[in-house]
Formats: sequence, structure tokens, C-alpha cells
Amino acid sequence: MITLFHAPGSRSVRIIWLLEELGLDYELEVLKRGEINQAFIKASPFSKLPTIIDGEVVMSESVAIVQYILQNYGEGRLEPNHDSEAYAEYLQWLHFGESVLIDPIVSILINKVFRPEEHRHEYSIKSAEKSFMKVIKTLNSIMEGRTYIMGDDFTAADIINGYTLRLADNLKLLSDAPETENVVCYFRSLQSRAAYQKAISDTTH
Ligand SMILES: N[C@@H](CCC(=O)N[C@@H](CS)C(=O)NCC(=O)O)C(=O)O
Repeated sequence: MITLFHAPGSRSVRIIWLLEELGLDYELEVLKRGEINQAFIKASPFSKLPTIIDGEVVMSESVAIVQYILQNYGEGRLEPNHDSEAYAEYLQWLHFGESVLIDPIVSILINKVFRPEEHRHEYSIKSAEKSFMKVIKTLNSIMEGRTYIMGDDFTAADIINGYTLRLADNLKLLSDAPETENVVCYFRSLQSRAAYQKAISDTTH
């Protein structure tokens, strides 16, 4: 069984969401603030979440973990067939959510939340907000007429991007303005999924 090291709100939410969508059994090791967890230190040399252990396999990059789980346990679910043309587009969206889309959000989080107040940098916040809006407006036009990021079918790319949009929503970066409404509508539909709800609940199950 997969063991997942998790902290509420962190990228490990993506992996719970995936495991719940697939209906797979898993064991959660919830990390508590200020507590030293030797098993986590051993499994994750960079101290990053999510980290999974599956037998001899130890991994700690969320997108790679998603690819690994689908490859080994997905039975073809939540991704296009690897031989199909759609697979290339799917891979692109899968990685987009942990690169282009999340980059400005991380910068905003660092400067608005993580750093002590005296080291926060207003210009970096404004510039990251501008970058985020540029990306989100383009995404908004791509999402016109699409239910999910790949079109009609829910895939793991929605999990990666959905978590990132949750961060944006928490930072009040999403609004119902016409230039972002398709993205907001998409995110609201992701929020209504039972697996998402379970992943964001304060998971001590
Ligand atoms: N690209 C990595 C990023 C991992 C990451 O930065 N995780 C954060 C939690 S969301 C973390 O572990 N932060 C603790 C730290 O940086 O020490 C992924 O997608 O898994």
C-alpha cells in the first residue's frame, strides 16, 4: 500500500485527491508542525511534500508521483491513452500546473505569507500578480467551451491545476470578471468533486 506524507494545504492534497478519485487504499502520515518525523526525513532528503513510499519506491515530486501512480495503478483511468495524440497535450497541462501557473503564485505567497513582514517585497507581489493575470487570461480563452482542461474528460491534469487554482483562490486572485470567468467556473466545478472535498478536509483519516 502507498504511504503518503501529508500536511494539510500542501501539494500532498493533489495526491490524496488522485488516490481518492481512483479509489485506492493508502496510508497517510500527517506531519505535525514542530514535530520531527524520522521516517519522513529518511524518505525526503529535501524535506519536500508530497513524498510517497510504495515498497522500494520513494518519490517526492507531485507531478512525477501522479504519473507513477497512474502508470502502476491507474488501469487507463484519468489520462488519455499513451498512444493517442491527446497524450502529448495532457502531459503539457499536467506540467503546466506545477510550472507556468504556479510560478507567480509561489512568488506572491513568499512575499505575502512566508517572509517576515520586514522582508516582504511589494514590487515582487505586484509583478507576480501581473504575470498571473496574463497567464489566467490566456487560460480563460482556452477554457471557453471546455468543461475540463482536456475538454470533456476529467484527467489528472485537472488535479494538478486544480490545486494550483485553489492557492490562487485562497489569495483572492480569481474573480468572476469576464476575462477570468471560464477559469473560475472550471475551478468551481472541480471544487464540487467528492475526492477534492476529501483531500482538502483536515485529513487525519
Ligand atoms: N515541485 C514540488 C514542490 C514541492 C514543495 O515545494 N512542497 C512544499 C509544500 S507544498 C514543501 O515541501 N515545502 C517545505 C519546504 O520547502 O521546506 C512538487 O510539485 O512536489
